[in-house]
Amino acid sequence: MSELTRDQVRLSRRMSLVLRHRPEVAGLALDPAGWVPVTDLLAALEITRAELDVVVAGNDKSRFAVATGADGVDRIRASQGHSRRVNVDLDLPPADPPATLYHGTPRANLPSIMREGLRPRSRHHVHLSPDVLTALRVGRRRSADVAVLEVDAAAMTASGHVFHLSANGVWLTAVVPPGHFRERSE
Ligand code: HQG
Repeated sequence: MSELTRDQVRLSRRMSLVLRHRPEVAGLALDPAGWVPVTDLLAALEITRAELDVVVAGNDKSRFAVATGADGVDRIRASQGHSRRVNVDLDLPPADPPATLYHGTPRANLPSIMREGLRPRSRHHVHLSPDVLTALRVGRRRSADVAVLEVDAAAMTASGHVFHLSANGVWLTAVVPPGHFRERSE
């Protein structure tokens, strides 16, 4: 994992915007699984393949995946995090999660989360982390006062909830109902 320069981080953010939230601002449309031809993205963002490759390889969370299709065309997509307003199905197979997963959130969200459970809000899925540190990092994007929830993924699986694992190690599920998580005491 290499450090990106400030310009590269800015490019990574633009790529997230286009590949997860608002492809139309770049005049692009994602295919049903979220992919766009790399050459189309390069033209839309006015960047070179080398500039793109540095961001894909150096991104701290491997947010983007590049794959060569059967037609020989290189395509790129975001590995997770898409907005619900973008009609994308990543087509990930169901996967067996570890017994416990974690979710970091601003403490201010807790009353509502305790009442309603974890909901995907503006995204397609609830995003869960495989370890506490990652969950803390996710929560800290939004607040210095972060609560980490321990999600009983084993019980959820037993009662029929389906999980998917993104290409960059984020666990995805539709909702986490009340009763399937508790606040972690540090
Ligand atoms: C909260 C980033 C009140 C939830 C991360 C979170 C992740 C509720 C916020 C990925 C709630 C949604 C996703 C309820 C959930 N009441 N608040 N019932 N249910 N919330 O950004 O999980 O860096 O959509 O706790 O690393 O923070 O962008 O989800 O605080 O993998 O690559 O509502 O985005 O990836 O926020 O983050 P988000 P998230 P990137």
